[in-house]
Amino acid sequence: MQILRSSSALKRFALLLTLLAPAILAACAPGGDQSTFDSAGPIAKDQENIFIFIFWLAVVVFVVVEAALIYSIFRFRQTRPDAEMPTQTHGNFKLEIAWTIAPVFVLVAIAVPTVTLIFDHEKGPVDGRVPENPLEINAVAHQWWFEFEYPGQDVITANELHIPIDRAVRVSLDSDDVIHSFWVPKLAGKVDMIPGDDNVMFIQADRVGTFIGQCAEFCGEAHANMRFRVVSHEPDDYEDWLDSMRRAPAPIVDNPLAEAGRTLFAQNCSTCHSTRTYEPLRAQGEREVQLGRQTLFRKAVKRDEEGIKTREGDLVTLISAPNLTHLAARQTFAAGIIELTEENLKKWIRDPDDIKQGNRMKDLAPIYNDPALWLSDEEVDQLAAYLMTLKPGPEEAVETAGTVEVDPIAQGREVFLNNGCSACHSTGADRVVGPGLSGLADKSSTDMIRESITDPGAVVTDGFPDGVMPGNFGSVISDNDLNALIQYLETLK
Ligand code: HEC
Ligand code: HEC
Ligand SMILES: [Cu+2]
Repeated sequence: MQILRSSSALKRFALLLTLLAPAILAACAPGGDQSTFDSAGPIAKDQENIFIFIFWLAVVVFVVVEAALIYSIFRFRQTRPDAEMPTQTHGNFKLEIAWTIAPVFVLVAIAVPTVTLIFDHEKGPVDGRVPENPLEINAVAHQWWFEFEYPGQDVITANELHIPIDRAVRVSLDSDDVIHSFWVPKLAGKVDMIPGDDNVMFIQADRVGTFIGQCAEFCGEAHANMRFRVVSHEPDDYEDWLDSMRRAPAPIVDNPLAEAGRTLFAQNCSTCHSTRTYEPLRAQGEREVQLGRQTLFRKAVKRDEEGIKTREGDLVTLISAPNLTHLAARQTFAAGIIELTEENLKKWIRDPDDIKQGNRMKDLAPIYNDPALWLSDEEVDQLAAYLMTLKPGPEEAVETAGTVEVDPIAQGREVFLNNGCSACHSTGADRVVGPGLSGLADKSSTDMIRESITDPGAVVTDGFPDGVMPGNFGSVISDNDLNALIQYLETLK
């Protein structure tokens, strides 16, 4: 009876295993986006080779051990019911030495090539040689997206890393909040991204393609959806991409939907998102701006004695967020989890949680938390239409209206919108992140207004946080634009 029951349990188990096997084995398919097989660069190839070597070594060990086991089971089984205990060989000196030494050899065989490779790859991707002209990248992790900076190139982007093929890429890894981990299975193993610690790793691609990356260290609610892409190009195509990142988008013409979206974006979204890092000074200042956003978030989060987090209500409307410069030129968004189309952008703007549970945009942006600001369907369409215009414009610089008379007040209003001032300041009396700006001219002189803009830390308005208004407007806004901006601010009654 006992035997019968257990054999039917065994059958059920076998059936379950047969059903599950395809699912389990599918994870090993070389074609899988996140499979480490079918590697696409020298580092991943070396690591794959080590894996295969260890695998076959393990197969040999398995066969030898199983063979000895099966042999013993049959050779020494009890054949007669009255058989006596066979001779016991406890403490056989030769055997004990043999099975102590054998694993040592196996472990040495694994350790030597593995450790050698770890040290080699620290120097460079190929044969432990120091590469001549590696591409430098700073990768910064945030909850729950990735920022990529090309130091010295005035290019900074998010969630999509572009690299040339056959060139070593030296990635400096950092984090603005918790510990994350940088992993592109087809290009290299994982390395942690630790706040304030400067881990460095190499990656290199040897073929053109798009490779999926994934944060590989549990980092909070949306960790599983913290992905990114590495897009590898022929060297010339890579240079073209880099140049395109430094070009302004084409001006919005005859597109009232996108035009309206631009204004809405300036008011509701530009607190957290930069869109103009195609300008060199803004690309250079973007890290600092991100840290300013992060500062306000940190200041506003308080912990009580039990460690429970609460927020100081109206303060938290900022958080470091992906810069959206040339967003429309990307393949995916929301940290690589969904294809970039106008429809999907609308879905995201309507309810980011629909696409990515736990993201901070839904959590913090006033448009989702203040019913007075909830977006209508029309406004969602306008915002999506505007976002779709964010891609590199034509190569020849478009002649701007240099000869045409420009109204300085209208120009100042443009500068106000373009620089995200409207996201933190209402033009009336309402407090947003910063003070409402109506009646500014009555309480401040032109010079004081200028100083508030170019050096916001000099005099901090009472009751408002310091270190939140970006400190780089003095350098990124031209003198002409600054004068127009001030003239415009002085008209606000
Ligand atoms: C409180 C700050 C905040 C505000 C305000 C905000 N966002 Fe976001 N946004 C974020 C954060 C944080 C993310 C990253 C979410 C993630 O992937 O986890 C994000 C992601 C995005 C993305 C995807 C970017 C990418 O590269 O994956 C788009 C598009 C976007 N936001 C559009 C908007 C629009 C449009 C508005 C205004 C209606 C807006 N955001 C307002 C914080 C904000
Ligand atoms: C990220 C939010 C943010 C952005 C963007 C921002 N500011 Fe501010 N601004 C603040 C905060 C907060 C204060 C109050 C603290 C201080 O004085 O630094 C402030 C203060 C000011 C003041 C002084 C107001 C007073 O009542 O004395 C002026 C003027 C001003 N900002 C203009 C601008 C202009 C113009 C822009 C765009 C070029 C801009 N700000 C962009 C947050 C912002
Ligand atoms: Cu992470």
